[in-house]
Amino acid sequence: TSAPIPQPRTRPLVGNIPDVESETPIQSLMQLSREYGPIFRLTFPGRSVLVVSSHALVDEVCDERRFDKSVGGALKNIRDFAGDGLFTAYTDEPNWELAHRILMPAFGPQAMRDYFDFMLDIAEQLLTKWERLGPDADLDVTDNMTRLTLDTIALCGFGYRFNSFYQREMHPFVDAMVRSLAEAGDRARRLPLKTRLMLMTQQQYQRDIAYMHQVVDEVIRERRRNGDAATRKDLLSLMLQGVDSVSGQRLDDHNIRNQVVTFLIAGHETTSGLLSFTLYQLLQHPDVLARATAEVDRVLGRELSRRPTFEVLGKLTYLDQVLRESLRLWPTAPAFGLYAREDTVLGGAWPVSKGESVMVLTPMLHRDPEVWVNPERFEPERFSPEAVAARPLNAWKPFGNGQRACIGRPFAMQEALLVLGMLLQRFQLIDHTRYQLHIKETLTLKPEGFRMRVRARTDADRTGVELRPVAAAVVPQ
Ligand code: FDE
Repeated sequence: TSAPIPQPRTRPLVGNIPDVESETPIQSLMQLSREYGPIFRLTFPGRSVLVVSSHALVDEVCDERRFDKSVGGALKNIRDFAGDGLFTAYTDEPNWELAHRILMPAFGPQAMRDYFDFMLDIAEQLLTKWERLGPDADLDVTDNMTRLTLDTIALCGFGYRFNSFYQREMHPFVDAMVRSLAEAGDRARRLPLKTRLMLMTQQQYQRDIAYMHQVVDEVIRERRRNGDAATRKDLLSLMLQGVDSVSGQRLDDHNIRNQVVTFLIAGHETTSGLLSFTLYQLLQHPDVLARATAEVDRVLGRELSRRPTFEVLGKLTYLDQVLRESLRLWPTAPAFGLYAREDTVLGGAWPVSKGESVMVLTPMLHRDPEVWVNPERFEPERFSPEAVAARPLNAWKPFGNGQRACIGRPFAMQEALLVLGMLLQRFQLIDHTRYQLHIKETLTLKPEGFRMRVRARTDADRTGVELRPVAAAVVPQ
């Protein structure tokens, strides 16, 4: 049996462009999936995509024998600046496999240990700044987290300091990156003719790309100049020196530049969003915050001087569940693309032809009521070991799928655990604006306009009497 795949009405020339809000495409797709169901088709000039969001269908498309990562739409445009870097490479492009093999050790357990002190360095900068700003400072959460994650990936990955906490404005690399990511996304939903007419936008795009490459070339040049590649074990030294055990090949200079751009992009937008959404959820759920804080006090200890160690981080198991639950409701990389290797049928009914694109809409997969009870509720208990073991495979995919899944996952989780652990150890979080979630989309998701205050915890707080966020009304002004 075969059934027609639902599709919103198409219009001449533009197809389904008007159905997807340009500022909030993912939130539009979430709404469409509520209306059209677990699979629907969208047609854009020159391409068409099937959006899937139920667990049953996602489970099928995650079968790597039937589907492979597709580099189309926005991702294909990102190749304008990230080229054949891991994120934007085609799986059958020789450089994907080569770089994947060479760079895997940079995300292994030993590497995570090596990065720990650098992560701590940047986390200290953030916390020290907040301590000095004091309890009345209005902290822009996402801005601070973006500074933190950019500085962290650059220091751990490339031994380079952006020193974002010492500048008023964010490093211009961030602006260039955010603008070019947005343009790469917009182009995927715009008529090519329109793009050709937008001369200013085109020039800005070219300038931003040139600037990003210039920054990256400087990072590489600095490493070559200092010549400490032999002693430092980081991403860049693996890129410069790593030899593939299978082919005996190395990465060429052009590919190294693409990889550095890739890691700076992939390694910070998503993790910054993860940290911001998690802080938002903690403020919304005082019971979860209290439990996480109690765990931090138990594991990290009560004296502020006691810094977390690499070993102890693994014991923050509840906080880890909080992070996973945060990624369930708002996976900050909210979709991934696949294509059918051969003609096939999904759900026993919907025919998909060879080469056709499928998009997994992760936030809706993560709300499938077949798998998640009361999906809109924030409940870290869903990630207890027992609950995880009882869940079917492919129900939670914030890091993508299979061989093309996120290589940076252990890095991002370690960074997020460390920062949140230290934050809860030192501060009481205050939702002084009674923030209402508003999501900004730039290919990744982030809370927009999210501000909070923090107050240094006292010993009394740490005895467990007062671990709740203080309501705005009772905060001394
Ligand atoms: C990847 C990734 C993914 C997939 C995509 C597709 O498929 O298209 C996802 C979903 C993700 N990733 C997610 C995420 C989240 C978070 C938080 C993160 N992520 C983080 C990070 C960090 C770093 C450094 C990274 N990250 C990186 C990366 C890379 C390189 C990639 C590609 C891989 C391959 O090979 O393909 C990814 N990531 Fe991520």
